[in-house]
Amino acid sequence: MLLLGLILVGATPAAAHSELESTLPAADTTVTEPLTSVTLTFDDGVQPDFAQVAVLDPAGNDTVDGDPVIDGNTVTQPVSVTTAGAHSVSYRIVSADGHIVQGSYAFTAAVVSPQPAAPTSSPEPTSPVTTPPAEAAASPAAQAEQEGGTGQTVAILGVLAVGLIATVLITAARRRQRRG
Ligand SMILES: [Cu+2]
Repeated sequence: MLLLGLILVGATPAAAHSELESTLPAADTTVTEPLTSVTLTFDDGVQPDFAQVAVLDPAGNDTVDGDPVIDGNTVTQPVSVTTAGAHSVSYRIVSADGHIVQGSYAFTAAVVSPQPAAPTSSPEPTSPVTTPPAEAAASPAAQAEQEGGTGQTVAILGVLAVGLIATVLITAARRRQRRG
């Protein structure tokens, strides 16, 4: 009897690794409320480490927002769903018996989370405006080159040269006056 018991116990673990039991949102359903997380519930324990969940939007971008949280049999994956349409969830976990369990399913998002800052009307990325004026203001030479070309640069250098010569002449004249 004892031997039989050991055999049965020894035989069960192969079939005892955690299987996906249910999900939120459920597979092949349409979500009509803003979604902040995807929850996977397994029929047995999930090892806290090694859990991986990807939630891809219709464009194939991963919407996961942070690390998955494992609590007993459940894996909760925070997401930031910003695109309506079909999403695919892929998971890969290590079950309590050490076996890797993986799979995927799909759901449809009908409503997306409101985006606080970014205006949704202009989805095209507005390229960060590298401001040449501000850059040029730091160096007058660059500004001159940009606006007027060499002619203006020569003019500026001419003004500077005249000023320098005038300063030298005035200084010399004052020295002469003091001596005299
Ligand atoms: Cu197993």
